[in-house]
Amino acid sequence: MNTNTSQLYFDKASTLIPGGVNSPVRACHNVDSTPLFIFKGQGSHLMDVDGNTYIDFILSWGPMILGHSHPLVTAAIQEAAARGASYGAPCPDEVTLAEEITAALPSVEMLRMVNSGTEATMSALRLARAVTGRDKLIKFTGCYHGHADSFLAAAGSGVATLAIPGTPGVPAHVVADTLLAPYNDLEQTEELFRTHGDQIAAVIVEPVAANMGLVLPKAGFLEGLRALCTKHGALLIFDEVITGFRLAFAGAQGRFGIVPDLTTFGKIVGGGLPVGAFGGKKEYMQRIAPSGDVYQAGTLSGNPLAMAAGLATLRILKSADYEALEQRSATFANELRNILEGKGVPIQMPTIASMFCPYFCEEPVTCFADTQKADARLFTTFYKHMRDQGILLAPSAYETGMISFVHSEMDFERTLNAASQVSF
Ligand code: HOZ
Repeated sequence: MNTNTSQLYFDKASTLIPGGVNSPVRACHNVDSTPLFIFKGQGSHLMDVDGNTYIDFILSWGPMILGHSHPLVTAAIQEAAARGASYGAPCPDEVTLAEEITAALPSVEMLRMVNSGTEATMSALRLARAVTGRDKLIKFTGCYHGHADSFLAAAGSGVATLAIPGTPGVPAHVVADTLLAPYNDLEQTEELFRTHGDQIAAVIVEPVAANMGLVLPKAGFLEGLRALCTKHGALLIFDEVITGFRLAFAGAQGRFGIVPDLTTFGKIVGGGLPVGAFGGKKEYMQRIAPSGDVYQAGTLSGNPLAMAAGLATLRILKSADYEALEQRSATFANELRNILEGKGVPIQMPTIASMFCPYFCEEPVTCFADTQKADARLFTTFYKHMRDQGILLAPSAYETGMISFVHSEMDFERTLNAASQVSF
């Protein structure tokens, strides 16, 4: 596949932008590749600047559940753009989008729009600290909650991909308040509460961990976290930046029937534009300025284009057949696993809703330590082979495969066909 133009862009970008990219994982560092520069996205496909087309299983790391350039979302953005890009004043779509989100997730009685998942988690933590008057936080090893200082301890996503366990620039005293437990380990979480219970403001968790590949919560794990938080007066924060409107329209909390105190959103909620949100119980959210004393702000928050894109997306998703998508995704992931198993390599293929992840290891993956047992060389071989065949998987074993409502049977067939030609 000729990717010379991408390479030219990357060479130039590398002189102007750190690592040639504006977010680390897309640099394709640990899969022995350089990034493709994209010219266009349409449905389930991306086209690069050299004119190659790819079936896209990255989907902008989650937002494009309706596929790229969905006509109704595009029309909503165009219509909004014609009325101005930003006002720095409230607009009607902010209210309507807030109404849609609060109606979909009963635990979210009130919410604040921000511009990214990072902003959402950072602000939710500040609020939890203010509400409880405590400083400490429990997060789970390998979970990723954006790049605010407090969360950059044993994080997933790019932090794991690039093996930067503690990022320079984060003051030691800040992460000293971040307590760590392995994902799915209720006992160690309980132990942290036993030792620091009266100082813990919040537990933050990805209800399905999707930044260390794809790790599903064991039965009772999320319920156990809920009970521990309630018992010790800490807030339970569900980071639904990835799972929100993907695991189900009502997110992971709807699917698993857990009521968190605060929820963070990103990705799908902005329909591909930069949007995040955090919300929860009214009594907590009313602490946010200007109704309360917890400061949080943003010039572009509630941006009219972003609100229009998010609103158009949620309106379509409201009547979308999530069950059918899950069924198609499971069948596809299962066939992919069978093909790879037939190649004689160790393979695990967790899947839930429209997400899947190949781990090249023998045992099921239940926490970050398990992900370390996967064979990185096999992953790289598979990634490169698939990309050469026109199939784009996330360029890191710590990210999740995403499927959209517009991936067709032909897309799956072509992908499985490509996979059947890999040799390790
Ligand atoms: N952190 C995101 C993935 N979970 C974005 C990665 C990127 O674009 O580099």
